[in-house]
Amino acid sequence: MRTDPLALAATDTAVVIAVVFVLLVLAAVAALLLRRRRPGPAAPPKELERRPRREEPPPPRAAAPPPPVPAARPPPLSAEEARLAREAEEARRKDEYRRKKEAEREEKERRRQEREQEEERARERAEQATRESEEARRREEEERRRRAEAEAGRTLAAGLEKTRGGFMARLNALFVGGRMVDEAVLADLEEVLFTADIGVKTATKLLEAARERVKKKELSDPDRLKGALREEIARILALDGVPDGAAQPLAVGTARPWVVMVVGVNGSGKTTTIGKLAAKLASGGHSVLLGAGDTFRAAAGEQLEVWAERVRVPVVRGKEGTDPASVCFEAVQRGAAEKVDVVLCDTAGRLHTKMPLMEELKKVKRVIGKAAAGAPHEVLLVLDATNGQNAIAQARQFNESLGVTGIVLTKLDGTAKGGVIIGICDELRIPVRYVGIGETVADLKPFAPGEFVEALFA
Ligand SMILES: Nc1nc2c(ncn2[C@@H]2O[C@H](COP(=O)(O)OP(=O)(O)OP(=O)(O)O)[C@@H](O)[C@H]2O)c(=O)[nH]1
Ligand SMILES: [Mg+2]
Repeated sequence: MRTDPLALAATDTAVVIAVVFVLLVLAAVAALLLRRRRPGPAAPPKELERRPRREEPPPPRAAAPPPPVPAARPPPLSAEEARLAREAEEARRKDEYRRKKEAEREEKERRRQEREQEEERARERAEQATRESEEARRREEEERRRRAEAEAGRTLAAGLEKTRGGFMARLNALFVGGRMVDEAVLADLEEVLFTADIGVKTATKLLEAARERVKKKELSDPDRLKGALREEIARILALDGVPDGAAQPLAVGTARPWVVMVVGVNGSGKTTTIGKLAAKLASGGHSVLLGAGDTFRAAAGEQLEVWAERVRVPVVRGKEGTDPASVCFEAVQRGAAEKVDVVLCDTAGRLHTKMPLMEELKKVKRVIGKAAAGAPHEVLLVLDATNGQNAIAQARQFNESLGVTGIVLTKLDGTAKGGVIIGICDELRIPVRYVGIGETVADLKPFAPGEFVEALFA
């Protein structure tokens, strides 16, 4: 049998095609099977599946970021590496801690420096203020000294001008024109003396002495009569016959502190006199302490403080209404503790309580005596010369209650009643320590009888 080659070739091709076809079918089946076995993307929950399509959230406009690529896991460390890592971490922490502490320390240091600088500035400001106030004080002091020096020129005679223009002018008028002394002159003299605030007793005494001498024909010459009167007045003022009576300024004795209790009716000039006296004593080299024993008025303590400040002496002050005796007690005690030379105690001149003034002052005096044995060493009575004869009555009363040891007669510059000093000396026989002839520090003059008489008869 002969085989056609063309037919044979066609048969082969058909077989090949059939085999390829079978292989393709098999490959497709295998692929299908493989797909079924591999897990596909998670099926949406049935619920969502059931939801109608329009409720589905709109798809994000931007393309979703690619899922984070999981960090490549470092290969596990060896024990040595782990130890080194721990040590490095520890060193890092220590370093961090050190830096934090360092920063804190620096901050603290910065604040301390700031504080110190602020303190330094405050100190400088305070020093500057002190310098300025010192300077102001110095200028004020100089001004005061200058004023005091200018005022020191104000003589006793100037301070007594009004008295000279009053009582003394009338007395002098009796002796002008060479008029012979007769009964008429004596009658005029009587009138002058009795209206001269020297007190009836003293006026009578002066008149009697003059009459006696005229009777004895000793004094027919008016100048001689005038001279005799002058002598008699000088004798009275010098406390002739009184042991240790020569009028003299306050003498600071040996006791320390030397305590001076200053008394007098209100407004007589106690506080002002204390201020002037403190200045005098301080400039004489004594240490002085003031006691504000007038506690009935706040202004009284303030006034004394102003004086203390002005004359630069310390002051012990109680609150308004404090027991005056206790303030004086404290002042004397402090004076003793601080070894002060002189303690000047101010007191009230009028009370606002039922207790009589004299009783209160007696108590103050007693209490001062408890603070220092023998104190007060001086009870200084301040009398206002403008009160005329009333001043004599006051002096009598204060002396009876407190035993006055010295007198200051103030405001002589403002009155024609200066003759009252003659009556005071004659009746009380207590030394007049000072006279006040104005309101400034320099206006407290030690009382010198000779000078006083001189100024009076000038
Ligand atoms: N012109 C003149 N005035 C004086 C003198 N002494 C005191 N004064 C004035 O008298 C007034 C009363 O003086 P003070 O010192 O306050 O009197 P005080 O006795 O303390 O008075 P009280 O505290 O009220 O009891 C003040 O205005 C003083 O300036 C003086 O010698 N001459
Ligand atoms: Mg006073």
